[in-house]
Amino acid sequence: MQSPITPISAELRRLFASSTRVLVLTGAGVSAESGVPTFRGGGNSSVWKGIPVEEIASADTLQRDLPAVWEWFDYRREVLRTLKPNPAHQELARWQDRFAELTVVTQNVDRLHQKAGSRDVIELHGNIWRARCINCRTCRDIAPHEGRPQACRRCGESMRPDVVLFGETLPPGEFERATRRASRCELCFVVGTSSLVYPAASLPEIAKAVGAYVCEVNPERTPLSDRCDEVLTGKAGEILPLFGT
Ligand code: BJW
Ligand code: ZN
Repeated sequence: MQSPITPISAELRRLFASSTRVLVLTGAGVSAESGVPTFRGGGNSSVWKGIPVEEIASADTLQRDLPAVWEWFDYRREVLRTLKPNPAHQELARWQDRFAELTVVTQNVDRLHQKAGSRDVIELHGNIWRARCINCRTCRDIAPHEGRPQACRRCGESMRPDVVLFGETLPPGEFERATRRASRCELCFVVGTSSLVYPAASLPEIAKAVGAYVCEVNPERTPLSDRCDEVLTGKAGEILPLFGT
């Protein structure tokens, strides 16, 4: 049975109308209504096929078996190829004209925020539509119908998906940029993430520590829920558009 959507409080409405610096952290759940499976479930979303993500998406697997990692990401690109942004992505794209400083920080690699029109998105975990040389780090875009790229055109070494696997560091400068924005925001939305994966999960804590109002949007409770100022229980594509009305 579908649980009812929690109403937005008057306090949050007031802050939404008056804030100038807003940060939104998104996770797999923001893309669930576009048909993108999540990693750990929740909200009746489908889940990427049965493989524990910590196993296939790890630095160890990449060292041992690069073709297996490519196979997983080839499959993922094929699933994503035709998917489109949903009302949650679209509403967030509209917010950039509404606030003096809107920062969208995403853990997603699907590029759906950008497809919806969001600019300057901070991608903490890279992008599935890009490959990177394991040696010289030269990157190359992968077109929707293209297969996996062969050797690096610059140095001849193998290419890998330009995504962040467990045990790997985040793209240089991106987490620092997100931290700077989190430490000066007044309002922070945490949308569609299980808040289990670090360091992304520390951003709302940073926002909270500087006095920002933290609001979670998720059909399920997470380890962050009890520390939020407000929890809006429901789907991102149903809740976020309510702010535009
Ligand atoms: C809806 C919805 C709807 C459904 N509307 N919502 C500190 C403490 C403990 C551990 C660590 C720590 N620091 C680092 C670690 C280790 C590790 C880590 O965090 N492990 C934890 C699991 C314990 N972190 C790392 O290794 C990171 N690197 C790092 O820290 O570097 C420094 C370092 C290096 C070396 C040694 C030591 C330190 C890298 C993390 C990389 C994560 N990579 C992945 C895969 C790659 C990208 C890809 O393939 O797409 O990123 S894993 C996977 O999890 C993916 C996601 O971006 C990420 C987060 O998942 P997310 O987005 O939250 O999705 P789900 O599925 O978990 O949740 C979906 C949510 O949506 C649910 O809550 C649903 O209810 C909800 N939902 N429908 C709204 N319609
Ligand atoms: Zn190279």
